[in-house]
Amino acid sequence: LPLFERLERRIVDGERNGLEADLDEAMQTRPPLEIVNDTLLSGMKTVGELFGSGQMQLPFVLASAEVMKTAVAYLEPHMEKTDDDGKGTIVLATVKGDVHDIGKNLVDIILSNNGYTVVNLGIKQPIATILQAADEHRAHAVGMSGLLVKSTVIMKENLQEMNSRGKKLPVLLGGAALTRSYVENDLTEVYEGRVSYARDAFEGLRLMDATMA
Ligand code: B1M
Repeated sequence: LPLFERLERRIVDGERNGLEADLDEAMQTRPPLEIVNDTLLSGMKTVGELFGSGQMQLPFVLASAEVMKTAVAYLEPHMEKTDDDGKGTIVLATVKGDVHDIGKNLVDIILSNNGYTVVNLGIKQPIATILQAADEHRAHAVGMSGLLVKSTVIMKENLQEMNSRGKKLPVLLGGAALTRSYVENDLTEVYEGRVSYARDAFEGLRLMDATMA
């Protein structure tokens, strides 16, 4: 297979052997972020479709996710970074009950490389922990990620909990199960602060820039 198709295939097949050599070769012609967005994420999309239609079993999804994470970690040091690192602080977490973290970690990379301090709490984080970290780090915003339909409900509960604690920090939400209209209509109505939907990590960056402007 040609290089970029082979790389995409590696994600789908969960094939790690020779991954770094292919990534090195890919970086000779394309910037690392483009490799993530156009090639690797396309492989993850296929994995999602195969899993969703019952053609792929969970352990293989896990193997694909591991190759994806290895690839992103390998590319990350080669990505462009701004020198400015004082744009603001965001606490980032995958919500309670949800283990998906590839998207959240991409958001971390994009924001960190563009001047934000990101306090990445990891997966399955209850709102109490998120808010405690926001206080501790004097965060300017809270970012929550979740890929399960169940997580969209948790996000709503989290916003209600923030209301009852009088927290009005800007909140950024993202993840495959969310829709723009759910966030911009339903959740905007629930939350007393500002809540925004980010389709991808770049929209997350634009929203943070708008928040801090
Ligand atoms: Co899971 N899984 N999974 N899974 N998994 C989904 C989400 C699913 C849609 C697959 C499917 O059925 N087609 C489905 C959810 C169905 C639903 O809720 N209706 C599903 C399921 C069912 C499950 C389990 C329940 C399976 C089981 O155990 N029977 C289980 C859940 C466990 C749990 O959470 N309690 C499970 C487990 C797993 C693995 C562990 C095997 C693995 C995760 C590994 C990991 O993350 N470390 C996994 C994977 C890999 C997926 C799919 C295939 C791929 C997800 C991914 O990484 N995509 C996924 C299919 C899909 O999403 N359609 C699926 C790439 C990633 C970059 O995209 O995270 O969406 P994403 O991030 C995007 C944007 O959404 C946005 O930016 C990113 C791009 O720039 N974004 C943000 C995300 N967060 C953001 C936050 C922001 C801003 C933007 O600001 C704060």
